Amino acid sequence: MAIQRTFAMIKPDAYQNGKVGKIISIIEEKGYKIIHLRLLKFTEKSASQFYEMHKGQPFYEKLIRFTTSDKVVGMVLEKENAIEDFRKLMGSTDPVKAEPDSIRKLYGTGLPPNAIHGSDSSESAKKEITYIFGEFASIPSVEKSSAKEY
Ligand code: FUP
Repeated sequence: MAIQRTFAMIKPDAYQNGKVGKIISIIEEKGYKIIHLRLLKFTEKSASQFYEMHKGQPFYEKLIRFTTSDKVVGMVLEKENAIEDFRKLMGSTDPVKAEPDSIRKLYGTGLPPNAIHGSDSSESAKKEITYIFGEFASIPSVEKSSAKEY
């Protein structure tokens, strides 16, 4: 299986609840390498750009309000099959329905406050990594060592 990079984001609810360390511990224990990490706060403009695919959804306004409510931790994570595996590690969108031991089951508190975001495809990963980590966005070919610095 190929080494991939995905974009992950610890959301404002988990940041506010002091769960950043616990979530990062799980991520590292599951074998993801943190390639980039950044604490940032979305503005209304940047949140609506990040979630533009959800514009028009009934939950959109709440999602933007939530996303801008406090800081988030953005990360580029690398591992074999990272994109699909990280979606499993996050669990279903609704924490109530999320799988046991998934990050959303453990730390999500509702919708939209479901603790964590992860890219849903390699196209999304590229787009999201570029959006948040533009200056480091080049995704090396998968066989290259993850120790390569940028
Ligand atoms: P996911 O891919 O699991 O992060 O979920 P989606 O891309 O469908 O939704 C993005 C975010 O919108 C979710 F993380 C939380 C929010 N959302 C709601 O608040 N209500 C919903 O019914 C669906 C999504």
